[in-house]
Amino acid sequence: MAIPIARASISYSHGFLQSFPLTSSNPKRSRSLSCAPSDLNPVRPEVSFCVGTHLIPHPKKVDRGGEDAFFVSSCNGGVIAVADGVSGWAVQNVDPALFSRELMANASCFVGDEEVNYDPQILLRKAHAATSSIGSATVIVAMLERNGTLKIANVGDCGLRVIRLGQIIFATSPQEHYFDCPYQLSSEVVGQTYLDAMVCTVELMEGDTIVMGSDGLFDNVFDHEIVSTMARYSDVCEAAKALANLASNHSMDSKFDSPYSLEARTRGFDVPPWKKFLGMKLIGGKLDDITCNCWSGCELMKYLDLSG
Ligand SMILES: [Mn+2]
Repeated sequence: MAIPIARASISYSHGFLQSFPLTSSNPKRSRSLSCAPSDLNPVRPEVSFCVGTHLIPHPKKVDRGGEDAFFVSSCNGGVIAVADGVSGWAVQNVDPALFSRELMANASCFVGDEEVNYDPQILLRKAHAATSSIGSATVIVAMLERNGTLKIANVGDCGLRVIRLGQIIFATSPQEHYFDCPYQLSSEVVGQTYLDAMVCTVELMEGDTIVMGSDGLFDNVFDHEIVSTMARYSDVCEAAKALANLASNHSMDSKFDSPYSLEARTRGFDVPPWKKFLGMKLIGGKLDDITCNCWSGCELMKYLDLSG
């Protein structure tokens, strides 16, 4: 099942539960559910995940749904991806949403492709090659294998956090040419390719939670806020909505010292000297499309395997 979600005109949530041991396409596993304990081979774990998603477009782009796009798939152990259309294309009369949406739609088509072979970097290569729209996008793809291995490919400044026991144990790092100019897959030859992706692997454990988002999330919400928000919700749909709303509120708060404004000052950007003299500094959230996808559960479901 692949769900290309590329035309969000309003905020919404989507969630599903995967329980692979119960799939009817595998008679061995289904049959095993009714076996007597004496028939059992060693128990093998598999992952079960709930996914919640929430997208809030930039306030000035609500009517067109913003320029972020994402998809969720239950292929293998589950796949989630986010693409963020680079808004600079608007000055050339190009709708920045077209590229990110087509990229995600193509990725959702190729997700089970034999050549992709559950490799997120190859998925990016194929999806990018198939995309004919003009534009560019930052993009992140995370593919979960059924044994709990999470494979990530990231181009640009979308991001992913893995939370374990109330702490972030893994975070992607943004890739950029310079401040506010991230790596991006592009229709133009000057852009980056799948070869530029940051690729990494995380071995997940039972109870781990994953938060993936566009830069609109991570520019407006600190990691400690992500951790504390996730701790308050057991429902990932609610968690995704809460995180996106928090990011949205911060993005519109001119007095909030956001991760974005903090980073800007660190890079030497600030208010004019006369304002500095008055004790003022560059602060505030950053208005942007905000996409937040949360995975939780990572329940290592034990099924009874008769395959030996
Ligand atoms: Mn963005």
